[in-house]
Amino acid sequence: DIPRDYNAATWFIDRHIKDGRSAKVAFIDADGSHTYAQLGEKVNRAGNALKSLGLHMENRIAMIMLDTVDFPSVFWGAIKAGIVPIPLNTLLTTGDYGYMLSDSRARVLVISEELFDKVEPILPDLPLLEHVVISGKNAHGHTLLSDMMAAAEPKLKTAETTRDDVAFWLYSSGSTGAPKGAVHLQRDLPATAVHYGQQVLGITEDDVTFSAAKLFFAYGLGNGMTFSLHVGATSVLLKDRPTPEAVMKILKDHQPTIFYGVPTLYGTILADPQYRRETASTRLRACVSAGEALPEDVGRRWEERFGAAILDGLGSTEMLHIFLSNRHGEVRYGTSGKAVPGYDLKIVADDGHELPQGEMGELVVRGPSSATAYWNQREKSLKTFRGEWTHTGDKYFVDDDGYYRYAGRGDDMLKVGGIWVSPFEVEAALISHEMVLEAAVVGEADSEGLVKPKAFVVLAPGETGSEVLKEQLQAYVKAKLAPYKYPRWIEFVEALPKTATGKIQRFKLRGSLSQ
Ligand code: 3SK
Repeated sequence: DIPRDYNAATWFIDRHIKDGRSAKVAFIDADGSHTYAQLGEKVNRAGNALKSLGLHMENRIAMIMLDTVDFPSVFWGAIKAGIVPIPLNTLLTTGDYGYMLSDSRARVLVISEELFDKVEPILPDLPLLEHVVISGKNAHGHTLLSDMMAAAEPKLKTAETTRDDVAFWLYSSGSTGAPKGAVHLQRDLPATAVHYGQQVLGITEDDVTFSAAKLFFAYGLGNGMTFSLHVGATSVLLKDRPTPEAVMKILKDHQPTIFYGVPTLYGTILADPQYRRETASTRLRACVSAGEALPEDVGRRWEERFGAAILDGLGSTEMLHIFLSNRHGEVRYGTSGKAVPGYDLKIVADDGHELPQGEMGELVVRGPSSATAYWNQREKSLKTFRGEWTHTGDKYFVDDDGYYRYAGRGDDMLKVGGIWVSPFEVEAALISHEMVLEAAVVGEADSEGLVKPKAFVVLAPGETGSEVLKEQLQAYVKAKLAPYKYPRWIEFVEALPKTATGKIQRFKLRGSLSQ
């Protein structure tokens, strides 16, 4: 139970010193290892540095930061001082940053030197942004975080927040529309760390973890930072892009026990036969997948090759982390598992009434880490946060054994000959073909105006598309699924459009019929 007077930094940062973990490594990044004692001091110095800019409780700062120890230092320094950090996706465009910086009214931006060019052109258009602080060595005419931290006091008084104070925001990209700032409270981070990190993953202080998903994602924030800090474990941070090469190097060099990835990454690593358990981490005891549903075949092949099961789960920025998941020893590939302890799930029809087991509808969730609202977006907040229940926009059904099976985003479903078809089911069938790396399926109208599935296919490395292969893939899907679901058109593409969290943007593929 979280007491009413509560600041999350007391639990996630300061407690470790009293618990005897001063010399234990909290983070490993490109610069080396950082102990819990060093982290605690960095957090204090970063918090004082922000206060020295005139910030006080409830002010907001934006963070556009790569994964180094500066990220947790600034994030927790802000929270400890009662300031509200807003980590932003580091992969966005100048226009996106203009929108989020002005929507959030952040007074300070902390940005990695490598990313500064993306915001420089818009700085004159942001009158509420008072300071830019640079993480790195090139100040670009602004102030260096390292200089400010060196000049700051190593002790910081914890702000007198309550569990219901706003702690941080995260922007939810969604697959369409402008990003929405999901407002999270001080109590939300410990809830995900206990219910998912401990009760599902079983993370302990002996674990060494590595998340390919970056800290600015809700998924990466828990994986790479709060779950390990919650139990006093060690987290390895990767500043660069999580290419298969970079990820495999970390697995080999640091031998993590828990690895967090996304389906595309698992699929791409599997497509290269040189990667196997001996070239990765022989200590892996759990792998996690989220971002989009993990194709059954990818899960099975990964477990066979790497000797560790993948726990596929579903989370959201709104719920902060995973609330529906597979469990150790009970993994059923091709499903998202069952409700995480502490969360309740329902499948509902469009009018909101609960549907019986086996029927497909929208998944709604109730649990202790839900955001309170989207900032400045009343209508969208009302549609998503309905009393205790948060609407996910994902279509699911529960199978005979009680496992939740993904059927696609509400707006991605297609009706073929009057029957609903889940694009995900057709994609999973295609991906199980050895020559296919990835697939996305959308509905397209044929010459008579009737909607039929169309597939965009990324072939496995070394494979070449042809008319014959198209026919083979069509026959393959027809044999695996009800025949009306087979893709009437197949287009071979180099890559699929995706959101930063790895979700396929099917809307970008619609209306592209060329045959
Ligand atoms: O996309 C997901 O499945 C997810 C998982 C955990 C946290 C956040 C997100 C968006």
